[in-house]
Amino acid sequence: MSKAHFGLVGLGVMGENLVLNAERNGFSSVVYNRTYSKTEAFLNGRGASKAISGAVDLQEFVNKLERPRRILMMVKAGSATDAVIQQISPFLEEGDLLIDGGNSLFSDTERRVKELESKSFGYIGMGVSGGSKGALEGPSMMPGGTKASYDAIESLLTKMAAQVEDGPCVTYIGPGGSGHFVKTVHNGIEYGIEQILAEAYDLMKRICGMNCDDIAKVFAFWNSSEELSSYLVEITEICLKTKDPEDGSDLVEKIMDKAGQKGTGLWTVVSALQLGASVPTIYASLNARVMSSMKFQREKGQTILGLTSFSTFDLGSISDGMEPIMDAVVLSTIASYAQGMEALRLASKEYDYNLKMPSIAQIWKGGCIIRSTLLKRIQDAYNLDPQLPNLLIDPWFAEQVVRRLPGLTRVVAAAAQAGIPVPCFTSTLDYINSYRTSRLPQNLVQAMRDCFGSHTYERIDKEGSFHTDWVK
Ligand code: NBP
Repeated sequence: MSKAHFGLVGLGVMGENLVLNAERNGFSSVVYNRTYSKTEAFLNGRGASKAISGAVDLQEFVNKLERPRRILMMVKAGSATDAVIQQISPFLEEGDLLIDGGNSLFSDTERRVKELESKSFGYIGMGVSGGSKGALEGPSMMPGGTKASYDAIESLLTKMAAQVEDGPCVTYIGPGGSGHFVKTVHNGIEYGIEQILAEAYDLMKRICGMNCDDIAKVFAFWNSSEELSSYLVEITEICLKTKDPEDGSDLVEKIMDKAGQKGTGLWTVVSALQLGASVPTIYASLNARVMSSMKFQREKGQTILGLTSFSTFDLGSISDGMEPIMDAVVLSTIASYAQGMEALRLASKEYDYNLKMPSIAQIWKGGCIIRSTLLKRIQDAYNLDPQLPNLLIDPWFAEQVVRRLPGLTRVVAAAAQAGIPVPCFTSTLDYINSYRTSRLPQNLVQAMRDCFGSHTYERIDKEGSFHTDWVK
């Protein structure tokens, strides 16, 4: 029997769809799952009548693969990934390649690359985005590791990936854990945009008194604009239009207001802050999920602290796409991308990843959750200036900021007066206002630090490091 081209470990939602994608693209496959009943169910169901076979154990799995073996692991990140590596390693031979397609912490991937490459195996840490549909039809993939390992799977990945006008949504990201770092930041940006869209919905509902069908019309309007056309805006419209089959009412209004998280948003914020990257919009979205999970406390808080009486504000009309809210959404979305790209730029320097910013924007244009038309502008901005320190000062983005800042300001002020939290809009406004202020009040912070801790300070009128005996 001829050996299979490709092996997959982990038949969860993602694994199942990715192996069907590989098979459809001409790569006969073998699958292994810890719980064999899942393998059987898959082979008798979606995997039936395809060039896909199953294995009861890892020895059989490895024996069924042609050499050098190409094995994709799609298991839970963390200890499950380490367990699979440990269990499969004794069966691998020189030149075989393991790919971790899970959402692993990039520092775990750094460690695994070193360990596995020292045993003469190839190891790729690859971010995969697109959910189950993307995995099946064409995801965006962010593989990192040695270039030689990437070359060994390039033909497979380029066929499996989503395709956009300038190529497949996969490229060699860089060494070590760079692929997983880029995926982590992708997810951080995703957290930001999801929260931004939720804030817009909340304002239209609570300040403008609109129902879900009307709000959905605004999202449809936005999705037809260059600035906001995106997968997340598209699915938000769908969510808002969906009715509860039980009584025909708006389904989103029946959903508990507690958002979960699995770690990548937190890792983005922690890594960014460690690198000295300012990511307030992304942080605000993470904190909003944390606050949302405090449901019991919030209920009590509302009783004790009360709600301010809501005033109505003019925030536009459906026919003009709720113009100031659109301004807030556009600028906050731009800020999320700008902050994510800034984290990538600094990580590239710190970890020698040599990231190609236009290529990263290119592979996010299709397949992934944050795909949007803005990414073409981001790609253009970095092509124009590969060393661009911040997207906000690229000419196209700067024009957006200048034009839309009054709208964002009006929305944040209205929300504050109405007592409605808009953490991403507010953080974005502060971010932009800080970024366009040449003199911030940190001179006073420096004075205080020198006063209590003799930390010294620099002066604007002379070179050197100074200390003052402040409290005589
Ligand atoms: P899950 O994250 O739910 O993982 C399920 C798979 O992990 C199953 O095959 C399960 O085997 C296996 N597994 C576990 Br759990 N512990 C194991 C262990 N100790 N040893 C061996 N196998 C183990 O599935 P998923 O949602 O398909 O995600 C897979 C990976 O892809 C994750 O890292 C996830 O973060 C990432 N990801 C997910 C998405 C998404 O949209 N879901 C998108 C992008 C990336 P069992 O059947 O025996 O329990």
